[in-house]
Amino acid sequence: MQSISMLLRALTALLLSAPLCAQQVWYVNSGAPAGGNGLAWATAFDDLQAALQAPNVDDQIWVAAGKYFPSHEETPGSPRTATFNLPMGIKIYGGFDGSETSLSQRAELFHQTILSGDLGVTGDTSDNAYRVVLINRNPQNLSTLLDGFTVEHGNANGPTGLPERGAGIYVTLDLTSPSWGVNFDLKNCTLRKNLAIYGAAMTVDNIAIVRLTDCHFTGNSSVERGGALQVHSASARVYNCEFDRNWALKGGAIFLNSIAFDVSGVNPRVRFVNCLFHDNAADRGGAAFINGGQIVRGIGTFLNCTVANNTAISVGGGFFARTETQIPAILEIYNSIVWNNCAPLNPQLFGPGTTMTYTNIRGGWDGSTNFSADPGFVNEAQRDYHTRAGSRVHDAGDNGAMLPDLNDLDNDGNLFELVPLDMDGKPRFKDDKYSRNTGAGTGRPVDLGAYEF
Ligand SMILES: [Ca+2]
Ligand SMILES: [Ca+2]
Ligand SMILES: [Ca+2]
Repeated sequence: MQSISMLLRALTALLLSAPLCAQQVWYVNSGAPAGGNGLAWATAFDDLQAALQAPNVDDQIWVAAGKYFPSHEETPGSPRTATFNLPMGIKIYGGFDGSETSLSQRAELFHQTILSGDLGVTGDTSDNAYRVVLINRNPQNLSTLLDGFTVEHGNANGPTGLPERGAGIYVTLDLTSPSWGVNFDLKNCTLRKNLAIYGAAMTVDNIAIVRLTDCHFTGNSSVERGGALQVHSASARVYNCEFDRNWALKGGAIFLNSIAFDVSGVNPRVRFVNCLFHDNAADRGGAAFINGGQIVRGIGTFLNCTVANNTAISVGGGFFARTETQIPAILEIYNSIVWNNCAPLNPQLFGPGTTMTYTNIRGGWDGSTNFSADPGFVNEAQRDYHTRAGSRVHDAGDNGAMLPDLNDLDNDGNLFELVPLDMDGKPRFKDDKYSRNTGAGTGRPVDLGAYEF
């Protein structure tokens, strides 16, 4: 008994004196003097790379507005392999003005907190970083968050053997070490002007699981596949994101692909909820290309998405799903608006066998719940895809198709409730008193598309 009480006293003293596992915040400010220790704004690191070497699991890194360039070379002596290789199990927040004492005070200077791959000659992409951000380590199945940054000017242009995918952010499993998969959250980020052969803004590979929330992908381009996002044999939940002005040969914004006979028997599925796609362009699949083939297939679910004014040079101005192949793509579209996309063939969608319900698609589609009616966008020329009073899409959705709030849009810790908010962060379940309820399911009727009226 004596020894136990001594042990307890020793433990109590230890806990009171040294919070061993306390969460530490590390501070970064590009305007800080060199040589800081990162322990406060006043002594902030002047370089994000220094902070990435500091943290323990559960620590946070707070980054003030400014421009940050990667310096850690994955292949020493090869400047273009410089990247921000994120440690796992930490949270990295950008957008501070450098005075905040709590996260809730954050100034939200997300556009001014820039991770730039424009190394060497400014404005010359040929010497830029292959990948601005790399997530490839996860021996303990920890989750990492990147929140409140702009990621730009990566150039994963290969050739074969050199990085050719994920110029902005590349998420992959490190196949050289035992791992339980990578778990990554991206929030409040803009990915712009990245170049690659595949998935220029972001590529997710190899049984990674990512959640993208309130992100904007704009002006990225890939020579081959997925101007903005390529997901390959991995799962992604994409909520409240906008994709515009991205370009690729296949899938102007999105390319989904997977080995069809994975060991679990369940193909990784990619879900898009409350997302907006406009002004993307491709040869096939102006907004999205869902692949199928002899050994591969992509699986894409689009719920409450607005897909408008995308262009394909050949076929499928909005979507192209390879459903004619031996192993067909799986494409599901619910409660969405697919309107004024453009292509010589199948301007809205190519994909026989696509599952579609309660969707307003120009020219119509099989199924009694789909229709074709002017959605009444507020200002299509100015790319405002909210809808005007009296629009046929109000209260026309299927409440039974709503998905769980897996990305926790309302930050209440409840992932099992149905998606509670629209793309603007306003209530999703809302009755337009002046619209007839033409949808299905119980509760206040949801609208079609990314925005609730
Ligand atoms: Ca450059
Ligand atoms: Ca409604
Ligand atoms: Ca929630």
